[in-house]
Amino acid sequence: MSPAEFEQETERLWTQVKPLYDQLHCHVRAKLVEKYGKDKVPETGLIPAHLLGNMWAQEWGNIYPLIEPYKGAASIDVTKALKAAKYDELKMVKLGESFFTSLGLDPLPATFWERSMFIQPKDREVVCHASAWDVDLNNDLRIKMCIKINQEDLITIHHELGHNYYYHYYYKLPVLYQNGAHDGFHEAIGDALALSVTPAYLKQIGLIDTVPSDDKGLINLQMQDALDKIAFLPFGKLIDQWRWDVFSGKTKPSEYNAAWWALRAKYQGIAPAGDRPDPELFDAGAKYHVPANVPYTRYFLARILQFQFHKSLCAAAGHTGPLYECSIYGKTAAGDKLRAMLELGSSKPWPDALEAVTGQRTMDAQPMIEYFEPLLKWLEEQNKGRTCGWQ
Ligand code: X8Z
Ligand code: ZN
Repeated sequence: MSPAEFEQETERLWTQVKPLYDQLHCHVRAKLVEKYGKDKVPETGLIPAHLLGNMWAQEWGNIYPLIEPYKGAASIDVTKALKAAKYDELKMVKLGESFFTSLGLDPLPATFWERSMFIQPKDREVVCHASAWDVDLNNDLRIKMCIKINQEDLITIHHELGHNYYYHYYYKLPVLYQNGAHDGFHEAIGDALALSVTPAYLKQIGLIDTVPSDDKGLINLQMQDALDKIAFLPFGKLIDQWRWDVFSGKTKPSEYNAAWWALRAKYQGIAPAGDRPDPELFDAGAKYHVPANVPYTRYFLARILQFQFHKSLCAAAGHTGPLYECSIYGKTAAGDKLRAMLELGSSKPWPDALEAVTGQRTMDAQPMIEYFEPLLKWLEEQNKGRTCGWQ
């Protein structure tokens, strides 16, 4: 795929999911206006980034309590459940591994447990941004993370183990093929499995007692998911748009910060907490992947691909109900499909790998839209009479 085709492809996918984001943005902004007043949050303008509960305003799950659709209806607090069940860092990683092995995949090698870093050391500086490794390209699997006992990190553990399982199933290939089918695949594996961390699964493993069964509980749950998954989409796309313009020279050093916030406004509809007139400021540098030079479109693609994988793995597992209820936990038929794709590494063009799991040769956001259908309907209802969008 040429660079121009790649850009077009991300644009096509963004067009598919933008209506979801627009509805979420509109509703969240309205709730923030209610909370902070329209002098702080412009009713039809950009949302101040510091009100979204995340350093980079990339995922908004932390403001769920403010946005919760039905107060008093069921919602699931995984963080509370983990703490109540006295989970520690190791136990959380074991829980992640047990999801993969439930699919019939191999246990992690003993060296993984000996050589990984799960806890932030007290005696030295480390990079805490979570990462997964195969140090010798020969199954020396490890993760490096400063785990906190909360829902966010439980999901990140699944994410990192997804990388490790990819490494594990392709390490016997020639080293040139020891890679994901494309970057987005590598980022989507663990996330796809984490979509199976449903209330029913949490009950099955004893973390919660009851599964919310009414419509209000469902909308609460979907909102929780959407604040992370849907809110992330424009952020996932804009990082590289900014970077490509920097690398091509289109954006001059004196324009780095202005270009950054122009994209944040255009795609996310957000604004900095205060004016940023100084051309020396470099807010993009606060995002790990910018100074670390890690490409970022992979996460945008993964956000969409993971639902595509999830839908197909659910079908393989014999799931028939709505997609948001599916958990492939314990379903080895889904594991077989996944393993078949992982084992390909990058030895085949990525559409072949996609086809191995989904039967399709193009990326498609339809499964993500299908997953969030109940919430989308609800949001459209809430947003009636509101002016959505931003200038
Ligand atoms: O960087 C990551 C992973 C490591 S590959 C923890 N993620 C992106 C981020 O944190 O910005 C996962 C989601 C997006
Ligand atoms: Zn990753």
